[in-house]
Amino acid sequence: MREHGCSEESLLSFLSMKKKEDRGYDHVLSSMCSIPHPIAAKAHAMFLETNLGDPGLFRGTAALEEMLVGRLGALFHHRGAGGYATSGGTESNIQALRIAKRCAGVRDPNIIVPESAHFSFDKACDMLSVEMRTVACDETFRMDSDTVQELIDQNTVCIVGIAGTTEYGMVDPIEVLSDIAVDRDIFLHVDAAFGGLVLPFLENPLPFDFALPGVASISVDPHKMGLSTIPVGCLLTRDNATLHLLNVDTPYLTVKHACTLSGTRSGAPVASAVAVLEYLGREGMRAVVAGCMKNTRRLIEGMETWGYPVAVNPDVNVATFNCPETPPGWLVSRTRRGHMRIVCMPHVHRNVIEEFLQDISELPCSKN
Ligand code: 0PR
Repeated sequence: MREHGCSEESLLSFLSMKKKEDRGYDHVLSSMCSIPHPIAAKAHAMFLETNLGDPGLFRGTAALEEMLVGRLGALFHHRGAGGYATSGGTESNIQALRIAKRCAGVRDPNIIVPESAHFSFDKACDMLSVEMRTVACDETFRMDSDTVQELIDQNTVCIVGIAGTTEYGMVDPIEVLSDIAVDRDIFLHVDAAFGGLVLPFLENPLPFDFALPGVASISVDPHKMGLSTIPVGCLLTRDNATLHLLNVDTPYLTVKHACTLSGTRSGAPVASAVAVLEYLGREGMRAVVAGCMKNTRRLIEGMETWGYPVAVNPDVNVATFNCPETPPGWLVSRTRRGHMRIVCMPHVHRNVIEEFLQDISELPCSKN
């Protein structure tokens, strides 16, 4: 660290130089995050110093967190849902597994996840010493529920279903998983980190939420399709009592118990998440999602014209293709099976799709 501080001018010029080294979002087709909505940035700036780790000091901010949980609970057909604002899907998934493990109280716990599960479950299982049993997906890249039945034993503490898989944008058969969960009395966690703010706004939404009686908890990330600032996710549980299984005593804070994984937590992204939901409302969110889905369909149609078939028809705005080459200048990702993967986030406007398709058409192996 330098002995004498530098001038604001030279500091800001240094920072903007570093910022220029970042990739702007304009040719990024691989990200599940996007440019925050302007209202999110404004709300974020208002709450910079807030700490939800000691909520009694920041009652207004804590009320916003409750509002976020309330709004998302209602969106997921359960007004009485418990929950709190996490740092994102990873923390929500870890916490859900902690709850499931605690509820079951067995000696050698295992969980059942689809092979399409996000790598946060590897982290969670490692931390919690839980065995991960992986279920293969069917030809539509959805979890095969017959295998789920086969893998369950008396030490199974949780079944995980994904509503909007990271790689292929698919929704697992959550309705069937819910029946299994009720039948076998097992905790069902739905990872809707991505799809949670897409599916409710589709014309024909696939079932994935608390309307299904077996669903015990849900992860959903405002910092993905919720257009908030980073980082904010939300873990929702069917009731507060389940969430409070994670409580520890916090004797010297303004509240005497905490169920969160992190201690100090900024209220700024939480305020931004609430701001976007309030500002856009269901109508505005439907418009955002409709735009992304329309662009996804246009991308699929365009890619097929140039001879690159879609790997699977996605349930949400993630499209994957049999296309071994990537046009220069674009950032796409590759799935574990090698498919080209494009996430049609709100920053991926129609003109971006058209520009990308133009560059695709110029690849040597494109059909003319
Ligand atoms: N669950 C699902 C279904 C996810 O897709 C993700 C993240 C998580 C959980 C974990 O969420 P957090 O990363 O918020 O803890 N999916 C993206 C991924 O890993 C995250 C991402 C976002 C990656 C932007 C790259 C990027 O540029 O692919």
